[in-house]
Amino acid sequence: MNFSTSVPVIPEYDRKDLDDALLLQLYRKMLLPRLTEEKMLLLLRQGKVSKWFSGIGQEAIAVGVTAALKKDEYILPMHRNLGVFTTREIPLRRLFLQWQGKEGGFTRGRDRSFHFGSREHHIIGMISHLGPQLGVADGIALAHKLRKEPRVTAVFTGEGGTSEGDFHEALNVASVWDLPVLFCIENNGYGLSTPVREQYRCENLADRGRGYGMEAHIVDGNNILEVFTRVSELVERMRTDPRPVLVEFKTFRIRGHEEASGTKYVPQELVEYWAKRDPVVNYRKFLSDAGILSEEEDLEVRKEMISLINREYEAAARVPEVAFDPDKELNDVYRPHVAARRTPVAPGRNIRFVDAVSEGLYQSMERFDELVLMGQDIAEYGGVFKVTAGFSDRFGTDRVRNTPICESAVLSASMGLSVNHMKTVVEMQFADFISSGFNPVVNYLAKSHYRWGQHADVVIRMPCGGGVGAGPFHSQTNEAWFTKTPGLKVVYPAFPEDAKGLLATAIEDPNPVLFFEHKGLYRSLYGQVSEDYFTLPLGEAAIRREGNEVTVISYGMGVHWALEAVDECRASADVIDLRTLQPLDTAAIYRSVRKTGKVIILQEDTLFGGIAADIAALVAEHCFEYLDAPVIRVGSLETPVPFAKALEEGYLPKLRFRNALQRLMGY
Ligand SMILES: Cc1ncc(C[n+]2csc(CCOP(=O)(O)OP(=O)(O)O)c2C)c(N)n1
Repeated sequence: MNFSTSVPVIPEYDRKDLDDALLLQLYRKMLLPRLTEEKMLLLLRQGKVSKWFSGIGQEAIAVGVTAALKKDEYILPMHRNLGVFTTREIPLRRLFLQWQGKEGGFTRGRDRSFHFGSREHHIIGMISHLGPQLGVADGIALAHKLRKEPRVTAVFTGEGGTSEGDFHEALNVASVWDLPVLFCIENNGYGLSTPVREQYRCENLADRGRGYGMEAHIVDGNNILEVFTRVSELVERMRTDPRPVLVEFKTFRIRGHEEASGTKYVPQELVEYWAKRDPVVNYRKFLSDAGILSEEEDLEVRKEMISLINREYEAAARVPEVAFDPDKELNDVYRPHVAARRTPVAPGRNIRFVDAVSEGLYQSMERFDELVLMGQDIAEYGGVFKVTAGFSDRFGTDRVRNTPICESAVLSASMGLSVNHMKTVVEMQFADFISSGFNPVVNYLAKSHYRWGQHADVVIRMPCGGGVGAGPFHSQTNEAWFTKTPGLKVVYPAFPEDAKGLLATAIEDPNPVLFFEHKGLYRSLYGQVSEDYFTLPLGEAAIRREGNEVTVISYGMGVHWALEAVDECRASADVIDLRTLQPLDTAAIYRSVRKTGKVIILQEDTLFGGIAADIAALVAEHCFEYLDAPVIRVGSLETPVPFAKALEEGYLPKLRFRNALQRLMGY
């Protein structure tokens, strides 16, 4: 269907049973973003704002959807949805402060434009990356559903964004879990300069809903009454009968992608056609023809709004530029959390590493009603490593939740669960597969607290590591992908007791934590672990051996290789088990190096760009005067992890480490 020929140029407004006051309210709600944008265009020309994505001509969608939702229902808007923010009555002054990057805006200069959320207004803003907000909406809706709250969550995307994998994963997850998410596609003809025929090949994007087993509709996005009444009906039904609905709003982007980029690539006849369909102009005419709005009243409303906009802009402009304070910046990366130390009373029993993980997780499920586990095959099947075996019998499949194979949407959903007051542990089936959900972890979970104060109360369990003959895609230890990213914590236990206690701490911590569990230790390593619930502190290394000649630093499986080599070489060594990589216990490292004067760092990961490199640099910077030998790093060969036994043995650093340790001792 060619939409432009299937609907009348000037929308037919059907007021249904809406009273005059509501009709006028909808007009005002569209007028405010329109006039605010006109001011922004002026400011842009005067060089007073840096970038602006215009939603002129698309106001009916943002305004109609927002007006149809209840105030405490979450909306996840995109870059052209000023109408969402103004309809939720966010003060214009705060918006101007946000756009100017000032104190009093939502991100205090840390992020720009619409990249912010406001819990008070139940708005969760986008990150630049198109896509992950769709999975976040799934998580928010899931929290409502689990608490049996009749609430809908609305999330926006452009038609360009529907080509992202996140769109497909999010629709699939919402469909399989019957989540009350209203997926709103604003089909405005172009994704930057790319026309729809180069973006997708189905006739209407609404057709995709059917493919995901989802109700879907096409709505004239330039007709405020159609948007408002259709969405109102839909969300009313979704509240009582939770399920996702896809709505494709047909509209057009009248201005350039962003103001500086122009519209040269848009055929003139399209511009002319859609100019005639201006949602504000046509609706005003409808109200005027119906005798609901006179010209004088319209002028009066506009005058009031323009003076409000000017006043609020001037007030924001008078606020000084934000000042840089490094302590403040650093302090806001993580949500402050003082971990309570819970010491076990019951004595230890000799249990396997995998049992310790499982027990820690189980006891956290008992402790936190709001904790949800998500992962592939983790419910009845118990997960591929059986860490959650039996959990679903005790806690139910709502809280021990099998997921479709959608890493990105599920990790995004964990963010949404956190927004909506839940805790989540996501099990990666293998740590390797987190690459399919990398974006939400490093860009959404990691950066939200710093950007606008929204923490991500999420633990991602990472069964990792080699030596198990599993080849390049089931053997990696990919902690360095995450230690690099501010906002994430990284935990990597080597012993059963630590696995249990650190997992409990990670779950209590409201920040995103990657929790690495070496598969090779799961069933081979036993240790004394109390049956009580207990926690162990993040950022405190453990000294596994004490000596005077050399400092050996490692974590995970490396600790066991190091201990073996130290014993074989009869080295008088401090063996430091880091236990957590972020935060890193630098004090323990420096203390030991200053005592021994020699240091060797062992990591299972390939050598270049790993945590060992940073530790070596830190030691060089902070302990140079104490060193009696070069700082040595040992890691795996710079290749993917090979499959065959002999190749994998050669790849892993165990043997090389013993030789390097001997050389260092003799230096
Ligand atoms: C993952 C990702 N790729 C590319 C971009 C750059 N980009 C920003 S907006 C945009 C076009 C988006 O088109 P659409 O989703 O249709 O929304 P519209 O801008 O038309 O409202 C592109 C390519 C991005 N922000 N994120």
